[in-house]
Amino acid sequence: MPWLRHNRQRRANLHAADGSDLPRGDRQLTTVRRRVPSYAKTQLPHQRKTTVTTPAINEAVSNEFPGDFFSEDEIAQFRERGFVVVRGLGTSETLRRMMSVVKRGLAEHIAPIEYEAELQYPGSPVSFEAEGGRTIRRLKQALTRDYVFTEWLGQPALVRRLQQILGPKVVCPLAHHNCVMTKQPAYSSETGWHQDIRYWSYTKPDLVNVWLALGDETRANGCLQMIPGSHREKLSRDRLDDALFFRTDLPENAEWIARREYIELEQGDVVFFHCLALHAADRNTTGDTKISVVFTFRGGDNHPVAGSRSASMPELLLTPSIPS
Ligand SMILES: O=C(O)CCC(=O)C(=O)O
Repeated sequence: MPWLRHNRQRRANLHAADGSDLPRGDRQLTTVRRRVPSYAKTQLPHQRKTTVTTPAINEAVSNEFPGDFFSEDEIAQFRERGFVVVRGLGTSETLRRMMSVVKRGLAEHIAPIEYEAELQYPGSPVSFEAEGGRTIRRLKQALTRDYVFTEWLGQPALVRRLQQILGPKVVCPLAHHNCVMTKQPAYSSETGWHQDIRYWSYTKPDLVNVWLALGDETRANGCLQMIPGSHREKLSRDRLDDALFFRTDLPENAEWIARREYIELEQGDVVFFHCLALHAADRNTTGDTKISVVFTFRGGDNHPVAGSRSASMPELLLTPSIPS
């Protein structure tokens, strides 16, 4: 099988490239474990240097299944801007099945759930007892709510794109995102500018979020806003507030915020964004709930720091079931 040959050849290349007998991922696992404690204690995620790489892809496979891969232009967008939108990646059948799970989860408050009142972001109800106090913000642990989410994660059109960014081994940590994100009418909140890595602990700040719109996402219903290129900016600690939100009162931050783009999506569109990309979202001012499905991914050589929240849950290995 050509892809098997290709994988064998690639493994051989990886070994040869740095003279080790172990496949690269396994070897980095050992190196990383030794390095972790001091690294994690002395640096906050936003102080770490990031490298957004684009590993080579198998040309034969990309010629056979061009719809499963990012174009060169899309990869360049991700590298330069920290995000890229792929239109219509979610099929209508996937969206329909997800939507029926979500509707039931919202109607029956199926745990685990995050309520708006827990976060106290601007616009949140002040308590569970206040009007709208039981407004759901996220249905957590999406993966275990229905098999449709496993199918979504395992499909070649997603995995191959992630391999282009993260390398041959793609892992979905279940401790982060892995949720249905909602913005409900009336009691939704405003999410300030932040990087998703802020509470995550990995050996490298190189993870990718995949955000699927189950319905249209517009400025009116609080679509994502992104600051292009912000994932490459080294942010000093004083540019963030106590909760690690990007401060809006500093002139140098305001210059960045002025470059924001509103990521308007139609049902089935997907935005891939880097975990260091600064993003935010306003409240939903419409009468309909906005619903998105969000998962996070890491490469095989980027392990969660032992003992951290990032290492507190199992992970889903998505490769090498897909030939790359
Ligand atoms: O309010 C939103 O929709 C943005 C959510 C978000 O960026 C997050 O929870 O990390």
